[in-house]
Amino acid sequence: MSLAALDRDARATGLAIRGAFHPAPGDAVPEGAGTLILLGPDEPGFWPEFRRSPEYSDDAPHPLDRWSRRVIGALAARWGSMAVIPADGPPWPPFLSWAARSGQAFPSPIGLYVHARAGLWISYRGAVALPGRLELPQPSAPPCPACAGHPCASACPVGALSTGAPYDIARCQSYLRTEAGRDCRERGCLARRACPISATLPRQDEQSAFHMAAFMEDWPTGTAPETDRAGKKGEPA
Ligand code: B12
Ligand code: SF4
Ligand code: SF4
Repeated sequence: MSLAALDRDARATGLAIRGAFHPAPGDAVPEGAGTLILLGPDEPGFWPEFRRSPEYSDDAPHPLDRWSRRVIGALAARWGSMAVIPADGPPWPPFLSWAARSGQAFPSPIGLYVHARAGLWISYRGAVALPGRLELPQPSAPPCPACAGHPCASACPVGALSTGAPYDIARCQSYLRTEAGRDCRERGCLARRACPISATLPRQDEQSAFHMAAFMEDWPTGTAPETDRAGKKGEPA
């Protein structure tokens, strides 16, 4: 089994391998994992694939989390392993620590992670813990040191995402509820879009609007990360 073969398998479902690593003690991965594989949307095929799924149109809550569980669960079963989903919490599986361990994603000046290929659009739909140790690609170079002017840091119109300050969720959500916030609501976070690497990813606006709606509806300002809110742990990504 090679990572390239597994990536081909994943791409047939609308997902792509966005990183992998060999776990060490302290990585909080499922027991017995020899390789942890991170899966994210494979744009532009991901959104039409999800749109065609039964979860998209069955009107039950959290269609994308349910789609991720089903599709990544099936991939994991085929690969003889088990799946982990970011929304499986609290406590939340440490996806950002795993992203850092993969050598393909790095902390950006605004706190979000930036991926060598997907830029600030990177999100993870799930991880698969394989028992064997697969051969891994070389780590990528962190993109931010070479990025002129760090446009992500000045793109938010209300300064909710900027360098050196924590993400101001209340300020972001208040702006999103105004008429001026329509652009972020309908096309996704301006700070994420400002990244030149994000600009190369053919992600549909409709996908971004779906995530922004989940962020606003399921996580209203003040929601603590440890709060489940009666199962309302949505699908911002
Ligand atoms: C809870 C959560 C949130 C909560 C944070 C609540 C709070 N009061 O802090 C809210 C709802 C605000 C949130 C929002 C978003 N999130 Co979020 N979130 C998570 C989740 C499920 C758990 C994080 C956590 O609490 N870990 C436990 C603590 C102990 O660890 P921590 O490292 O200190 O966690 C902190 C950071 O993760 C941070 N955080 C979480 N989301 C975001 C988003 C931004 C912009 C920043 C700067 C920080 C941040 O808040 C956590 C608590 O302080 C993770 C998935 C996961 N399993 O990790 C996704 C995750 C971190 N989020 C992600 C994303 C993409 C978003 C959004 C940008 C997506 C969107 N468009 O809706 C939005 C922000 C809206 C925007 N501007 O576009 C991605 C990050 C990918 C990346 N590029 O870095 C993750 C990994 C989910 C995924 N499926 O890939 N999120
Ligand atoms: S969604 Fe819009 S308001 Fe919120 S952080 Fe991003 S750019 Fe700022
Ligand atoms: S805009 Fe530049 S500094 Fe910001 S995340 Fe993208 S590459 Fe890094």
